[in-house]
Amino acid sequence: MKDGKLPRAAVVEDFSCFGKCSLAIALPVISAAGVEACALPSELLSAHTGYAAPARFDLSSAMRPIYEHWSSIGAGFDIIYIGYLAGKRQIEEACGFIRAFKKPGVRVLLDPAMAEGGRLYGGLEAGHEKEMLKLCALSDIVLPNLSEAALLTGLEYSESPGEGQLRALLEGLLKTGPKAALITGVSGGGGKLGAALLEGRGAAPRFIGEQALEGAVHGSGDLFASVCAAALALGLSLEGSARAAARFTALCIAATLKTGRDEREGLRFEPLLRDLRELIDQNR
Ligand code: PXL
Repeated sequence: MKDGKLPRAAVVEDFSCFGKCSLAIALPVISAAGVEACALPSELLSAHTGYAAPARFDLSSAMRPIYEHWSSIGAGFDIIYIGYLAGKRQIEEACGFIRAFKKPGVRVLLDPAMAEGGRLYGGLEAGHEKEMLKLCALSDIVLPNLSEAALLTGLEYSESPGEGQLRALLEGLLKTGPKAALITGVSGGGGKLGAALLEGRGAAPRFIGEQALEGAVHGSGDLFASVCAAALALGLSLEGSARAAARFTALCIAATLKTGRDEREGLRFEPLLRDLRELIDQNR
């Protein structure tokens, strides 16, 4: 960060106009952390697919012209964060972007957002996970939930896997390409909920978690990944980034549950943004 320059993140995913998720979380959160965020949007939706029949506008044909123009003006990134993508073409365009922009020292964080409760999200084609494996092969860090980890590894889905199953999922994820895997939505015992981390095959898995809350809110995985992306760009370790992400996500879920609003509207993170950078710095 020489000359007051901020680190810069490229964020590749959809923009859903209602119901906080994807770019509607990533842009404000990464910016509030003090990292410049540039969007490569893959799709425009009236609302996320948790709502019935959203209006959808595929932007895959815009993705290459956008990033080729970025190349021509010398744009570069410190981190590339890939989130929800709706199909084969969008995934292929994201792969093309990574190949063009992954210079030495640039890390690729992949949140293979595609499933919940052991099933693919509505609107995704069967076999979507096979396409997602192309992105795994190009990523440095993969950040799935338990459903996505099972789909990517071909292992059985369990909501509360035992230690051996969890280890198999983590090792299986590393075989798909990345150097590190972080599975979210994992129970850590003692009423804790968080993420299981494996950095390198054969290493010991670690658990990072917070006291579990009663209730789930749409987009929590997107918030976790956005904080991780920002913290990594600011130079934190993956474990420190995951700690900051787990803490901030838990605070936002608690604040949202208090409002009693429809969980599909997503996280009410805005009032907490002013404290995000300090929280990240505490995990250095
Ligand atoms: O939060 C993941 C996500 C992102 N984008 C869209 C979605 C979902 C999950 O349902 O539908 C469009």
